[in-house]
Amino acid sequence: MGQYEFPRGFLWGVATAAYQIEGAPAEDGKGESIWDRFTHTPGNILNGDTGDVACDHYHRYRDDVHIMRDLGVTAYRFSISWPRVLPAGKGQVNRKGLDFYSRLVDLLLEADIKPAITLYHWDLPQALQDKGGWINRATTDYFAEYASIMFNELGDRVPMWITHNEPWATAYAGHALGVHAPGLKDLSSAIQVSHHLLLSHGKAVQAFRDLGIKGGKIGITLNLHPVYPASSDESDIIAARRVDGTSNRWFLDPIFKGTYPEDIWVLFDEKVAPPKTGDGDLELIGSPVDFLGVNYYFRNVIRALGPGDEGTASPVDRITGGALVRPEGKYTEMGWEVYPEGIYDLLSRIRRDYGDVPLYITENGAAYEDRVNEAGKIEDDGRLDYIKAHLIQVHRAIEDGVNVAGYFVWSLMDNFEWAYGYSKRFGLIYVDYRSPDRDRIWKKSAFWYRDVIKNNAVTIKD
Ligand code: IFM
Repeated sequence: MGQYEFPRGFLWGVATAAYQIEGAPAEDGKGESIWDRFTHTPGNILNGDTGDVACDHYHRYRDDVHIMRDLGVTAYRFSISWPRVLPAGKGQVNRKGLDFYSRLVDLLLEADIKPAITLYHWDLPQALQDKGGWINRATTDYFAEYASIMFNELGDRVPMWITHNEPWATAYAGHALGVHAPGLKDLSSAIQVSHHLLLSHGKAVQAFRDLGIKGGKIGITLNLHPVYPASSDESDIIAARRVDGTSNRWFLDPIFKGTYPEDIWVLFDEKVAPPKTGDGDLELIGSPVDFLGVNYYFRNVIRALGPGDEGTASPVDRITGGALVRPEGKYTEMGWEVYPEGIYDLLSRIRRDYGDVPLYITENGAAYEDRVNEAGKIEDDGRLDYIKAHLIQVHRAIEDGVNVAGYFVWSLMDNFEWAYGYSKRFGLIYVDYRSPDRDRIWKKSAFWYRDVIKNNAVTIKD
């Protein structure tokens, strides 16, 4: 029997994102997003799935807040659909869109759940994409304007604001690999987009401070991986360092040190082009944040590319000269390695290299093939074990003095998993996509998580 107790006031949360759960893509004046367009373009999404209905959360949000209340979560991380609030991305505000989020926030507060809002979880208004999207520097100003509208509307009630979710994914999955909206395959655009995302983050933080939003904190969520060389060969070590540089340091350094990592700037210069930047950009990007959101799913073990990789290496791999290896071990349904020690290594490294900023695990969780058994139950032991093992490693980091203030499971419920459509289930709550009401069923992991929250501890029974 072991007991891993968490600090008093530790936030226990669940997370979702607008496009993945809301549905209602054109209701009450909502504008089109790049994900509406991308999913309706044949060939982009497995099985031709779209987010048109998703979990129907736009209509079922009251029930979903009740589920969270029954789970006992103390925080809920969700995102705002920018085109629901500003159908054209800028200009005319859609009052009905704002009202939806305002009602949701009030219900959460009534249930004693802290709202944690992500401003950008990938659903850019299509109207802005038509003007160049994130490649266009003007989008950074439109983002700050949109953020200010949200701060003014909800700033008195929302304690936690996240500017962006996983800028790496927006930049590379969306603009270099073409697997996410807007589906571009151009490395130099991806690098430019990464800069504009960071700049827009800085401008939003600045707006938050200028508006004097009291009682709220602001930060950003990055998808980070601890990176390990596959061997002690010099070439693997160099490749691993570059992967760490492009995926981790490229985002962490400007936010916490106000500079891009020199080695990666030089690498981009040699292989593609570094981003175009303006005077004062890095000061803005380095505006102090109140916390860092960390999304962790798996580690990266990297080997150097060899001559045999020419046909298969992705454009991103070709820059770093490294590729992921697949160590022996357990894997989730996404094909992601289960490596709980990775979250400990990552948290320790952030403190070592970037100081004592408060950290929140804003996403952690696993997709498994869940089945409703004859008794109507879902025995998702794989997910339960995954979350448990990661929480124990988070606890270990806290014991070492790392300032981790909360943990959000990805996800509250099964939802639209981007290019994989509905084929991957990450939820604590099962969603029956065949039922007209998108029925929700508690999985075993949900009951277990409820107990963890109640005890403020993970308990291991022998
Ligand atoms: O579903 C996504 C989420 O939108 C962003 N982080 C990773 C999750 C699982 O792929």
